[in-house]
Amino acid sequence: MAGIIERYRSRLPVTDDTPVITLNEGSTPLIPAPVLSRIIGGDRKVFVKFEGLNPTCSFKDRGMTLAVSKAMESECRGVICASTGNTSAAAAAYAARAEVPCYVVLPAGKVAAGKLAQALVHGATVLPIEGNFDQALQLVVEIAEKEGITLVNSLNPYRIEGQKTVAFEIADTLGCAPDSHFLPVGNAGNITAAWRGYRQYHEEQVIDSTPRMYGCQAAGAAPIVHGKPIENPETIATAIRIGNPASWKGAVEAIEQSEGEISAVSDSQILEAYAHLASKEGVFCEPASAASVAGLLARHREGKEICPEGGIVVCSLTGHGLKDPDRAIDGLDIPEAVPADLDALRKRMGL
Ligand code: AN7
Repeated sequence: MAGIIERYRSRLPVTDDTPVITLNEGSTPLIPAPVLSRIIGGDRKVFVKFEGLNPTCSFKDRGMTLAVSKAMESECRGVICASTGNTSAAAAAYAARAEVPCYVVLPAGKVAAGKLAQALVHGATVLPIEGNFDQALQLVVEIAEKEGITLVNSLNPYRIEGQKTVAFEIADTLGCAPDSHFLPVGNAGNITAAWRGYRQYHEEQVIDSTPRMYGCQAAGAAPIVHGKPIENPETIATAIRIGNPASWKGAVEAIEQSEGEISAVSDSQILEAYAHLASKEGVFCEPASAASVAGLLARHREGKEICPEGGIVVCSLTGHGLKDPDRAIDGLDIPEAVPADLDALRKRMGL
């Protein structure tokens, strides 16, 4: 399947002169989650949009294909971003493809191993700083401006434009808009983008309703929930360890206009949803992604409205579980080897 620029060309800010730098991103599966559907009840159908199946294994590829293509349309000395990991992996891959230098500024020691490996293997210049994501973002904004390097964080408007295609895909697959859409929120670009996509399809009368948008922040990194920036955000979901989101306003608009809500989920709720998805639904996402499902389960437990009976709920699973192998095996016992004979194997299998 072609990438998002070819598939949604008429709805994106591209022309015939835009070189398309693509890895055939998008077209990710919308997977039914039957156990979650049963838990929520009322004949509601829960789907997960598994964005971990993009080329660099996160939703960031949708925005990065457009940001890097537009960068190549004008003069581009290189691209730069701050990142909790996934943006840097995507920037590094698309920059490699475009044959331009890529610089990524990361919070030292707080980026999952798989993401760091991606930035390095794609040949980016990796710059860990003794500081958090919010500090990294401030720095790259200044360097990009002073050095004439293209910023590919979501302050770059093409990132949000590309990412809005997730809403198009969901609506195209369902044949309508879902009733509710739950997303993890970090820098808040994704919820801003998804809402923009739904609104655009609605204005074009492709869909006749729009979903309620439910944003889910990690409790230790929930500035929008608290209404003020968090100086030292902390969560095991390192991807959303962000205290001062760049698209704060867009997130608030999405929630208000759609009559949704932004809420905080604890690390233990995130890990519970992460384990549920892997062991009960067969879908392995990274911890930050599971915040969407944690938010859904929390609303259900609190007896809050999710959607009408028989309605459709979509949860965005933004990144792949293999990105963060340390978290995956943390607390699990790796089984010891058994002798290579049938009896020993039978015994270990409890047969
Ligand atoms: C898996 O990579 O901010 O609210 O620098 O990696 O649009 O920021 C990642 C964010 C959710 C939050 N899930 O999305 C980065 C970065 C995963 C993520 C988010 C991120 P936004």
